[in-house]
Amino acid sequence: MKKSVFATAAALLLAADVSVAAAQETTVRLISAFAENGIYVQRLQPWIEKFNAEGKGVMQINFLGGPKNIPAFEVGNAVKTGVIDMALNTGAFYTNVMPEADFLKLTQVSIAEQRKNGAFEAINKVWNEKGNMQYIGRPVENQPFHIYINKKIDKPDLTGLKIRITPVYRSFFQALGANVVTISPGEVYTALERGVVDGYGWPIGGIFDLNWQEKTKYRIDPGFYDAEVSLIMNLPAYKKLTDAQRDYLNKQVLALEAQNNFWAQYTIEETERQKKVGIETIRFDDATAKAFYDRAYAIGWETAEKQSPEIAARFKPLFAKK
Ligand code: 173
Repeated sequence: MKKSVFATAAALLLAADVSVAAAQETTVRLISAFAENGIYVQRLQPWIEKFNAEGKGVMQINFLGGPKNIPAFEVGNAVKTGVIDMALNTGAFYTNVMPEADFLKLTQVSIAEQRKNGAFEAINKVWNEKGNMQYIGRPVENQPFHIYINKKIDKPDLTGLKIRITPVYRSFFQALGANVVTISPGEVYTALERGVVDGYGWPIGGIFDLNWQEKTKYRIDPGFYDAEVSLIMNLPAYKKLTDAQRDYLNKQVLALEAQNNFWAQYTIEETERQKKVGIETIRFDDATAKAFYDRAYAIGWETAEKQSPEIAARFKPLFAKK
């Protein structure tokens, strides 16, 4: 039987109560909305180890695991309500908390630049006010999304095709004529196996972690947007940290982001790996490819402006390419 979210939540709260920490040490409970064996968590694990080794007496992270604990699309709400303190998550998975969460896929400048140009603060104002969350940092960058598909197409037209989505892809794929169905990552393999969908959206990296390469014939290039995977924290839990704890957290998160150059190389490796297992690339001519890419952003911003005009207007200049 499926354990209810509430039973899980109650168990997590209990677990927190028994861990009586030393006066100046605090332990935050972290959940990932992405699977534990996937690249995002693989990269986070050594960071958590280092965080805990260097943070003795200050701050510790208790990693409780992936979406088996709390379903991927519920993790945002669990952070908002304080059921958990911190999560590795993507905005597309918590549009049920605030539609603006999905806007972060539209950033075209690095997280380092976002910290400099005011985007990071602007994001935090919204995350604080609408999500009861602190936006902590972004350890994944340079991971464009792609359409993976099992039927060959020769132009950007998905008419008659059923494509697995999250909110990331909805308006763009619909504009391309697709029938779309929202499916959490953990259920995509079965959907592909049963032929429930003809394809799916996912970043350039990570399909092997989910075994989707077994059920994938083509990848459409170019990619578009940038997969946003970030650390978020319950706002009251964040505010409860002492100055020393907050400084320590910030220092470690900046060190994590400083390793983001990993992702460009990972893109090259994953692209090569897809080719090696026989996933063919569908490429459009240059003009069509450019129109496809530009349309993704045009539709992404149009949707954002419809959902939340004032916030979209605040974000847009800060997210735009320099
Ligand atoms: O496709 C998805 O599940 C999705 O929205 C996403 C977002 C960020 C990283 C990986 C996947």
